[in-house]
Amino acid sequence: METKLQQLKEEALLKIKEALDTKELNDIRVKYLGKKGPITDLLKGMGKLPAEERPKIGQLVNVIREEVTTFLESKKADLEEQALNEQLAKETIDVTLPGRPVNVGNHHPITRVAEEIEDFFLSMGYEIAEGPEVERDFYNFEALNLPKDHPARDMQDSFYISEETLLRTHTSPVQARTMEKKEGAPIKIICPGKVYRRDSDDATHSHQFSQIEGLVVGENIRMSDLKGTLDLFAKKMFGEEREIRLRPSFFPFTEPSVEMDISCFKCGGDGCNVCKKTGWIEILGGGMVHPNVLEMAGYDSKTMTGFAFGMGQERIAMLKYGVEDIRHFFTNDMRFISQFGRTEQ
Ligand code: 2U9
Repeated sequence: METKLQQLKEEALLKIKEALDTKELNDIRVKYLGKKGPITDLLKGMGKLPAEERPKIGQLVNVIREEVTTFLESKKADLEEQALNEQLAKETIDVTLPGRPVNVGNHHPITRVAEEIEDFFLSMGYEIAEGPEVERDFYNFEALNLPKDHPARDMQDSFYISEETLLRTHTSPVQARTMEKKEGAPIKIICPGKVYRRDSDDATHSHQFSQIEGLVVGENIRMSDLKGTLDLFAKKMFGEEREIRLRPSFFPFTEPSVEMDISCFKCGGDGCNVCKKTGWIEILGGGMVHPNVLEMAGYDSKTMTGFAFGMGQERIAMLKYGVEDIRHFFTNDMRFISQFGRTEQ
């Protein structure tokens, strides 16, 4: 029995030595060490041996099992290392090869302008406020001193969703909501966002465009604060040499109301095609917040005053980049879009 066991061991070791892969090794393990293997078979016949020989044979079987297991494991490690080396040799990467070019996009001109405007006001201590584009009639009109019979509320001019909801026609409802939330406390915000008007699209009108509006409310806020702020803004956006002028205007939510022009950045005021020979370019509107608007939002208009202003982002971008048709911003023609470089982050 001893000789038979030794023979089985030699046979197993030889097969292990010649195995070509880990699957073959596993088959060998099952065959020689498994429950149905020859070693187990031999052990089953141990009952027939004289009692004094049984411990010796038992011990020998354990030694052989251990020896075969150890050899199996070292062969397995060899085969795995060999497979890994073969794979590494096959998958060598040439790090000196030139990389594949990646198309890097750039910011949309409206995003660039919006970020530039936002950066200016953030540097002045303003916070950015946002609100829903599907807005309640109350915040879009009523709270802004546009009563039920006001012509701007005409179904022809706005995209109504139901009697009570519409696509906001300006970002002013964001300011109205902020005032309501602040419950009489001071405010200094800008509100960028998309707005919608039921208009026919042409070179200077679009049924969807973007605004940035601002609102400052507090004690002793005056028209001169608005003028100083807008003067700095005009110089930052269109050059240090810019001058501004305010003309009287009318908006339902501000009183008094103004429109602001900047001195033409192309001709410096002499008159050219950009300023239509006037020397001035209209940029935005603004004014002192109407007392009705303050009161409706819960502010005491005797102690608290405010200024507000609003501008179209597309109009600013058209002037800054010399774009002659607003529709270019929405048609996404790459020949147009890719002319604008990346905004540095
Ligand atoms: C509140 C109070 C006052 C926002 C204002 C304008 C003047 C203005 C237009 C410019 C070009 C809109 O994009 S445009 O068509 N806007 O002239 N906007 S004052 O006044 C407010 C807003 C909210 C609570």
